[in-house]
Amino acid sequence: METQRLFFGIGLPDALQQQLVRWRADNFADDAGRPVVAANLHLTLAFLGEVKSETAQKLQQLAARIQQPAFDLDLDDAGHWPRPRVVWLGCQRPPRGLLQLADLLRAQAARHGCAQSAQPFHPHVTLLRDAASRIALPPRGFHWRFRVDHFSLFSSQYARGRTRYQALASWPLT
Ligand code: 2AM
Repeated sequence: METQRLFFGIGLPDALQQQLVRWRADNFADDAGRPVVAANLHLTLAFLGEVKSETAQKLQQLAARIQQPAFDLDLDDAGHWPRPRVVWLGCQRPPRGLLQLADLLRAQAARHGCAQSAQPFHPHVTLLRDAASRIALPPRGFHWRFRVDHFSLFSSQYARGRTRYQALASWPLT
């Protein structure tokens, strides 16, 4: 049976990806962790895992029916999770629209057999993987805002030592 590794998420605008990569280079030591490449910087809404094509189709049909307004996302928080060993950017106050969208996608995924983590949803953009155990985070005061007017279904492919995310379909938030 053919499966694909999939997740619903929000891609970051290209210009923001570039800004974040520059800021990361200026604010973290070279040995802090393995940087996520600019094009892969994103925010996951619902991780689906390995999914059969029928399930993916069904979840896409449900995603297409979602009607929600666009919202602004403020990236103004950072953190370090020692267990998954990631350093991330997030929001001090996640917008309601973001939480509603993630809740809905996660519930639909769970109903179609895509087990969802028992941990509460913590919206984040992973900046570094395999992070060192002790990391000095940049002081608060950084802030990027962008308009989220669509969300996407991404595939995650790993080949020749590289992970690549590809948007397979997108839906507007209006
Ligand atoms: P991460 O960035 O915190 O690692 C593609 O792998 C995306 O799905 C990443 O954003 C990753 O989150 C997320 N992801 C991977 N495995 C996951 C899991 N088991 N539960 C929740 N999210 C996961």
